[in-house]
Amino acid sequence: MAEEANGRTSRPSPTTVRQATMELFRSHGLTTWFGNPGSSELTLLQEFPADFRYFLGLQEMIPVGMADGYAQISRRPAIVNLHTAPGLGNAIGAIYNAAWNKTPLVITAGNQRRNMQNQVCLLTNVDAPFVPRPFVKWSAEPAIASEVPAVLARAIHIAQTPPMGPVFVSLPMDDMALELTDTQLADIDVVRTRRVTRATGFPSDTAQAIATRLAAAKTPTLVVGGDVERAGAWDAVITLAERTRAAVWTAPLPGLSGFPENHPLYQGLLPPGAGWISQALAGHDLVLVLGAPAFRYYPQIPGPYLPEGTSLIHITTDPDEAARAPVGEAFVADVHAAVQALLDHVVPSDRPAPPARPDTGQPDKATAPLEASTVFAVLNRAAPADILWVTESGSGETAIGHEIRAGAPFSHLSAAGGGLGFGLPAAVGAQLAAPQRPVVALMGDGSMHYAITALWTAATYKIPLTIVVTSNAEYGILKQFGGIEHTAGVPGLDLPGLDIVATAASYGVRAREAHDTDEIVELFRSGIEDRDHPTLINVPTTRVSLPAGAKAAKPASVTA
Ligand SMILES: Cc1ncc(C[n+]2csc(CCOP(=O)(O)OP(=O)(O)O)c2C)c(N)n1
Ligand SMILES: [Mg+2]
Repeated sequence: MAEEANGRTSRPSPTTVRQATMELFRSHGLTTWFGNPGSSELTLLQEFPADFRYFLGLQEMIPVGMADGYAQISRRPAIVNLHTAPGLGNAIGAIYNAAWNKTPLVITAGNQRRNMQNQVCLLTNVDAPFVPRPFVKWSAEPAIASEVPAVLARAIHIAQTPPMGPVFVSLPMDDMALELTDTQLADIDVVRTRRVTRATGFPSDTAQAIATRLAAAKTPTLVVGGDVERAGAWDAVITLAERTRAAVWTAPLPGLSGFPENHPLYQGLLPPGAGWISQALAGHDLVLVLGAPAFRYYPQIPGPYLPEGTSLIHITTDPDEAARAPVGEAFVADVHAAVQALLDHVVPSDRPAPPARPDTGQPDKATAPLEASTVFAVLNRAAPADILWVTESGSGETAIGHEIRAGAPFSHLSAAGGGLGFGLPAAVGAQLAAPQRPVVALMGDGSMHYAITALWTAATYKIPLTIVVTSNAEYGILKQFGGIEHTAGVPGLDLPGLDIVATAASYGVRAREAHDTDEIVELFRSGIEDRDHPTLINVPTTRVSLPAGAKAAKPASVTA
């Protein structure tokens, strides 16, 4: 540290690509890193600055998942540091989830030295920028070493431009030591301090036209999604719903709900089948979709996309969502600006409000064998208001949609992409980003094993999240889907012999099993109160049972 004239300390000016790179990340506030390094990353990571943090994951899905949760909750991009081709390859499932979650991640991986790549020496990531496509918005390897900071600056800006998403930069390991010339350093100085600001608006006449259609509709309904939260339009959308007295649904397969789940106008999660959706929306003559795809489907459930006579208006920040929707009139715009503009024209309606969602009537007290829905209901009742749920629970997701009722934005995360392995690491990252909030992961026993080593990261860094596992010793939801797809005799759907408490303990996580609702609530409360360690609660639950020939219930899960 050099002493400045005014007495403050300052860092020495960068002279190498590595130093200029760190200075770039620092000036963008990107000092929290998630990674799993190899030898090709050592030249970047050497002399890691004392004001940076590095959270190690033991397999590459973990740092990407942690960064996803961290970025979503901190509302800032996060840096991921991976190891050349195999590390990047291991991370692909988690990068896919981040893409569907629209999470801004700057993912880097080292590459072999430039002069050893032609012989495809060990660690060469051949065609590195192509490896993570199509699951990144953009990817590159700098054409020459001196361009590394400028390429990373571009990556940082692209990741944060809506629709946000992960980007990838490959960094040949010998680039880091290059001494930059004064001219190159001066160019990097300018690039480092540039800012990209997005100005948005929504034409008043378009807003007026939509407001007129809302006023003329008999029973309009809103269907919302995660971009309502990402755009900061949460309060504006509540006002719009209340003014229009519209029923509000979350679009199928969400990562975020887009609306308070405990609001009287909120109807829950639309099921992801066309026929199911047209049934659920029957009776609504106008559907206004805000900040969500319209819609994502699976399984294939025959039926019209919309009920007979219903029209759909779609406002989305994502041009591809607008282009690929099978129905509706789409407007590509910032959701917050659009809803604000609508509010200038929408007058309060006196149409009757839709009936509130019924309570599902789950008991307060029950003993084993416990239904997963009972577990979620008692947890929801015991939960403090500032709770942040991360859910990845297979067949449990339908019950979670009914029982878990988060009331604030960024309070219920799941993987919009449906790739398992999101929940545990994302909960760790979310807890890091919101240390004061209780973060609770609701995990299926199958789902938790895709990124199980996140338990080690949670224990080692003393990240005080609480994990509740509904253990039915099976991939229950796949059995439900087997009912829908009429696929009898599928192997590999049972999970005998998992000892989740012992597994968690082996990674250093305090773990207990709960057999009745009293025990669940007691362990849940003490888990939340413990701000120094993670806690895991394993709850044996009933299996998904499908009598031969029975029709399966519609799963609302994001993970099939
Ligand atoms: C990476 C990945 N592999 C496989 C799947 C397929 N899949 C979807 S749900 C599921 C089972 C989830 O089981 P569990 O978490 O135990 O919940 P349950 O349905 O039993 O309640 C599987 C294997 C997936 N979505 N993602
Ligand atoms: Mg299971």
